[in-house]
Amino acid sequence: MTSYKLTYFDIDGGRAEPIRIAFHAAGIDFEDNRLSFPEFGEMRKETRFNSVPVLEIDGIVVTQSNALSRYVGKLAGLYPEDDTQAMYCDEVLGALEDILHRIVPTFGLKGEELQQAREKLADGWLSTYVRGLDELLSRGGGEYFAGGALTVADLKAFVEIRWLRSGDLDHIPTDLVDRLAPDLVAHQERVAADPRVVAYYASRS
Ligand SMILES: N[C@@H](CCC(=O)N[C@@H](CS)C(=O)NCC(=O)O)C(=O)O
Repeated sequence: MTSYKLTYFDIDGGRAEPIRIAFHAAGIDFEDNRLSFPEFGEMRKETRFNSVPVLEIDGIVVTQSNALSRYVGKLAGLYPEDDTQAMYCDEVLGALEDILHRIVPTFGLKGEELQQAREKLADGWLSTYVRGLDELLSRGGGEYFAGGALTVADLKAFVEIRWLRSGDLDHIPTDLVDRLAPDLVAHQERVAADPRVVAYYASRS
């Protein structure tokens, strides 16, 4: 039997969350190796790109969250078989990754500098990406981004939109998505109610 070990921070979110949900949906056992931030600091330099998530498949190390999401998504039936729909799914995964790359540079900031950077982000790039994702959801038919069914793109969008609306990001208005793209909020709720997602979180509690 193939062994899977997924290493990431001990948070119910972030880049590894769609991978964890997809593993669970596939019914595949995996070692959910959750690190505290100090633990990650100690092993950071030993990871391939000084970052997580890292998936070990029978001891072979693989990185890059979107590649991992696609791989596990295929195992779980959460990735489109049709090439065009797969491309749509990938477009969404890439756009969601871009959002993370825009937010991460603000993490080290404090006080007024943080506030200014976050407000600029909210009015600028975040608004652009939220509107763009809204457009991609419409293109997909309004319920899911690709193939008319739940895919890893929906899982990643669910995790990220939940985060943007959570209040965990200081100076990012929690109603930003609600104001710009109510359909993305409905999408977040739809994915949260999916039996596979519900079953995953039930397994966590
Ligand atoms: N392109 C990579 C980015 C990985 C990444 O930046 N991960 C963050 C956590 S979500 C990290 O490990 N940051 C640690 C650091 O930059 O020191 C991926 O998608 O997996």
